[in-house]
Amino acid sequence: MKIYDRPGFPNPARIRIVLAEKGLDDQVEFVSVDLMAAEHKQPAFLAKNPAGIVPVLELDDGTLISESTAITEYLDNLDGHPSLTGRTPREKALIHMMQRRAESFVLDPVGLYFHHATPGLGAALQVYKSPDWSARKEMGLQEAQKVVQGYRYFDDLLQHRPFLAGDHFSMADITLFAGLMFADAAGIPAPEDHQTLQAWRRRVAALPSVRERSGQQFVQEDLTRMGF
Ligand SMILES: N[C@@H](CCC(=O)N[C@@H](CS)C(=O)NCC(=O)O)C(=O)O
Repeated sequence: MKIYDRPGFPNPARIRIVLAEKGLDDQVEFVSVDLMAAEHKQPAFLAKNPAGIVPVLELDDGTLISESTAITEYLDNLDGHPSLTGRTPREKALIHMMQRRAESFVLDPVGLYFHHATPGLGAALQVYKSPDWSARKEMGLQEAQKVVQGYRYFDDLLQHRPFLAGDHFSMADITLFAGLMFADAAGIPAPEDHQTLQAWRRRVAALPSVRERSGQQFVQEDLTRMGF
């Protein structure tokens, strides 16, 4: 199978953590998509994912799967022992619910803030955004407020359980972890005084699969283009 993505980016990181967690690294060929040059908005990539975003999983029979949750479901179930997406109906439901909260309270609004209230990934992608900069910026700043509320929500929630969906690390934790990584890069990090959230983050960061992948480096060319 192939995965179209870009090292260093948050949604690709979700899948790289899943691959490490499931021991599937050697079964995947990574195809790097040049996001900053808008390669994902060109016809060749849009034919794989009309949403024009990475990651995309391509199976050996040509089946294309996009959306990190769908890719995670597939990879987690390959060995018949789903450890990240739930084994029982109750586990599955709770993991999906918390995963969606991690996306809609943190990861997605961080992305909207980054892409609309800041220069985002740079000039090549500007033509794919609304030309109304002030409206875009206003919307992005409102999304940043949602992130602040999301941090508070998860800081409270984690006072009652070790992981988002209960006693076990799951897809929901991976999504929130990627959201916090993205928030750091976007300049709206989780406050240090959210101690429960920060303690959870340290616990997740120490898991072997996450330790290997969260240090995942951006492509040097991207760092140069971002001005680092
Ligand atoms: N809902 C999607 C989100 C994917 C996404 O936003 N990917 C980012 C990279 S982290 C992307 O391709 N951004 C390019 C853009 O917005 O132009 C998922 O779960 O996979």
